[in-house]
Amino acid sequence: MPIERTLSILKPDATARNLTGKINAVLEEKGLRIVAQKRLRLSRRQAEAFYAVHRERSFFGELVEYMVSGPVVVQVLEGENAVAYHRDIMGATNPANAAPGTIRKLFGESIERNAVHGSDSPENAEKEIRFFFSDIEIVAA
Ligand code: IDP
Ligand code: MG
Repeated sequence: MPIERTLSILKPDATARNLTGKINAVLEEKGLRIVAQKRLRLSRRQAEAFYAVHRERSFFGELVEYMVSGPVVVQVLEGENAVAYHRDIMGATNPANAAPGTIRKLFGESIERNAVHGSDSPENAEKEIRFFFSDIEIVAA
């Protein structure tokens, strides 16, 4: 299987509850490597741009408010089939529907406050990684 990179975000509910280490322990135990990482606060403009695909959805305004409500950790994960594999490890968008052992089942609070983001396709992964990182900030093993 191809080695891929994907964008991971530890969302404001995760940083607020001091869960960044626990979540990253799950990702690393499952074999994904963190090859870039930074903690930041999204501006409203950045959050709107990042989630532009959802701008017509009813929850868009709330989603943006939530994403700017506290710090996030943005990171690039690398591994075999990393995009789809990371989505499996994350679990379903709604923690109530997420499979046992997934990050959203373990740590998600609600369909909105669901602890983590992960790119949903290799094309979007490329775009989302570019949104936050330049080449010199990504350091492979
Ligand atoms: P995903 O994060 O599993 O890819 P998306 O449908 O892309 O799910 O939604 C992006 C984010 O928007 C979700 O992770 C969640 O934080 C939020 N969200 C999705 N659906 C709802 C909803 O019905 N109500 C409130 N927030 C939602
Ligand atoms: Mg999505």
